[in-house]
Amino acid sequence: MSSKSTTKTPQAERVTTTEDIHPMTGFLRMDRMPHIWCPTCGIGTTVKCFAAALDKENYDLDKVAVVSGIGCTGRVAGYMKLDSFHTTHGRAIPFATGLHLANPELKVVVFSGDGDLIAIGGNHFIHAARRNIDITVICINNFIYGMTGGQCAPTTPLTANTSTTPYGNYEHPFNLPHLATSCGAVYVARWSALHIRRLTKSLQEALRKKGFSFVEVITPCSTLYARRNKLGTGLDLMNYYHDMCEIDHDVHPEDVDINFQENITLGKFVDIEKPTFLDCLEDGYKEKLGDKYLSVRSSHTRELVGHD
Ligand SMILES: Cc1ncc(C[n+]2csc(CCOP(=O)(O)OP(=O)(O)O)c2C)c(N)n1
Repeated sequence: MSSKSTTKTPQAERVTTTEDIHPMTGFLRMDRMPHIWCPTCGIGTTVKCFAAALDKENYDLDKVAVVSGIGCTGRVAGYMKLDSFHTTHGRAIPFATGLHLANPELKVVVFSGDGDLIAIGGNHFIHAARRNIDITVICINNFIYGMTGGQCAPTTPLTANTSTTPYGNYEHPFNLPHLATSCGAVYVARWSALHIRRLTKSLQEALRKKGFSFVEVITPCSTLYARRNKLGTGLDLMNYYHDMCEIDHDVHPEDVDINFQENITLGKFVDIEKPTFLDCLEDGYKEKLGDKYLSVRSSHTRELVGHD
């Protein structure tokens, strides 16, 4: 049952497409392999952890949808064997919000790069967190715009070199866990592409969580960011995560800033309960409309909110 890729790139040689040897083939569109991600990029690792989380949680895959925007991470949607949507730059969250509201039974997951989610999509991010929309957002933070050539992003550490900041970046970056927390997210965690067991467990928790859950995955772009900043190879990056990441679940998210080549704090920073947007809507409409109200949560009646 194995089909070998005929593409001649070195990557394709290594990722010989098989239907039967990789444990995650059930979650992936193997006909799309080889994927576009560079060797040692953490996006693939995160996809594997996500697939493992779905597997462990025994999700009905017909009830899971993945939404991505644009960029290297945006390609995740195309590789997952799920209902998946590769949307426009920065618009994964509004698309996901619509999907969730139209069919609340779906588990809707956004996979996004840091530029896509927090630069062009930043406004959508803060408002979805504020409203506590019941979706899971996974952000691959590679510290730059990867796909378009390594430009500076709102997450680029201070002083780091990028293609648009050849003398260093002098804009303060966002601290994503702090941003998500202060906007209202009910689950906030940060892991690295090295911490695969913890990341998988965290993704399981985030998926289970009712409300806006956010998991940041630190995985500096092993091609553009690492090369420009002379950080070595992907293996050197792995050693870096190993030596410089500290796990601290009790730290306040405002204290988990990332500074260039300094320690990175990982952990689960927030795990709270709060009514979701739909919970609030349902309660409010029931109170205002009484018997006339038909729940938006029921697949049979959701088109009839407040209908006479
Ligand atoms: C409206 C719009 N503006 C700009 C672009 C160009 N563009 C494509 S991907 C990308 C950056 C994506 O960066 P990030 O979200 O960090 O993803 P990565 O590639 O690093 O995974 C940009 C600016 C676009 N596709 N659409």
